[in-house]
Formats: sequence, C-alpha cells, structure tokens
Amino acid sequence: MTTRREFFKKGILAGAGLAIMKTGLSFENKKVVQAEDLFALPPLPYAYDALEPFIDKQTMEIHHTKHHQAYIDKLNKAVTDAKLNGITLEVLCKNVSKYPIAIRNHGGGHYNHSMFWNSMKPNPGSVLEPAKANEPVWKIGDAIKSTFDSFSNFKTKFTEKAMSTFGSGWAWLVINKEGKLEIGSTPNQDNPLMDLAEFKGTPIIGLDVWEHAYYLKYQNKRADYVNSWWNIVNWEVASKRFEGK
Ligand code: MN3
Repeated sequence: MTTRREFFKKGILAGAGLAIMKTGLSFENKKVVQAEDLFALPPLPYAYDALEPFIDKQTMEIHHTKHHQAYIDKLNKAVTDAKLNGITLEVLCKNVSKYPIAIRNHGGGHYNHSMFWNSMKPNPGSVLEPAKANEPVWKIGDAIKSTFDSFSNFKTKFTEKAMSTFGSGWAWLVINKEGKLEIGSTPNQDNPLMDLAEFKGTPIIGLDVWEHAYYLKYQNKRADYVNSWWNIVNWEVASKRFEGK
C-alpha cells in the first residue's frame, strides 16, 4: 500500500528538475497547506471508485484531475504573477481581499476541494446490503445534538442550505466566532475563512454544490446528490477539526 507520504514523494521525484514544489497537506493536524513555493494536487485518501454508489468514479476522477487541478494551475500562475510564492493557503484565504480576484477564485477552489476530499469516506452498499447509517459520533456528534436538537434536524437544515444556495457555491458547517456550530453557504469558490466572506467561521465540513460535482450521475437533481452525500461524510475527520486536532 502506498502511503500518502510515499505518494507525495513520488510526485516530487516525478517533478524533479522543475524545482517547483514543497507542499504538505494535512487538515487533520491543522497545518492545512504549507506551500513554500507552489501548490500541488493532493492525492485522494481513497480510490476514485471508493465513494460508489453515492458519488460515481467518473465524476470523482474528472472533479479531482481536471477541475481541482485547473484551480491549482491557475492559482500557481496568479501567485507567481503577484509574487506571492511561499504564501500558505490559509493565510491567502484570510487576507484574500488584498489580492487579485484570480487568487480568490482559484485559492478558494484549491482550499475547498482539498477539504472536500478529506471530508468524505467510503461507505459501500449494494441492493442486498445497504450502506450503513452514517451518524456522527465523537465530540462533533454531541455538539450537533446540543446545537441543533438532533442529527436529523441538523441534516434537514444543512440540506435546505445546500438546496437554496443559488447557482454555484458551497454549503458549510463551521465554528463561528462565538465558538458555536453554524450552517451557512458561500458563492462560487469563496469559503468561510475569507476576510471578505459574508458567512465566516472555521470550516468543519463543506459540500460542493457546483453542478460539476454531481451532474454526470444526478443531472439537475441536486437533492438526490445531497441526500446521497450524507452516507459518505467523514465524521471522524469532522470531529478532529471540531476539536482543533
Ligand atoms: Mn468542485
């Protein structure tokens, strides 16, 4: 089995001679992204088909290798043009109002997708054996229950937010400045870390509601995609983020 570190080293070796990247990615231990030069596509923590039947292999592959890669390529160009090489993704988001719009769009795109991949996990099921119910436990489970009365109520509210996000954007569960869980959304590739965002906080989970995230399998039926996504939310990772780990 190739670990993420080994995978990453191989990526570096493949790019040897280009002298481009030294990028680490770990939402789990709060480092988010450390970029000393330019950004690189983080490997998925599972196979492209691992989220079937909820998100199909083709969507995952295109979303990761084409959409996410395009945000990174354009971000690297924008960072280089603005002579911001070495900036971390988190610092970039928190000060985004000072930078060109390309940095907002593509830096947000890189942050949001990196977080999105890590917010999901496989939960395979079949006609004979349905996927396991995926309810949050750990500290995030307790916090959701105390804030929203029940997981079911939270799910309804989050789903409504995802459904009412007009056009392309993201639905989020964050810790707000009062230290409470809160549901909100951001347009385009904005996120709640951004200084110019209307909805601010520390992201715990984010759901991509751009059509490219679901159109191949679900066409215009965003509700079916959102309902499926609940099966594959990685609550363990969400709880670690919530606990500041
Ligand atoms: Mn996307």
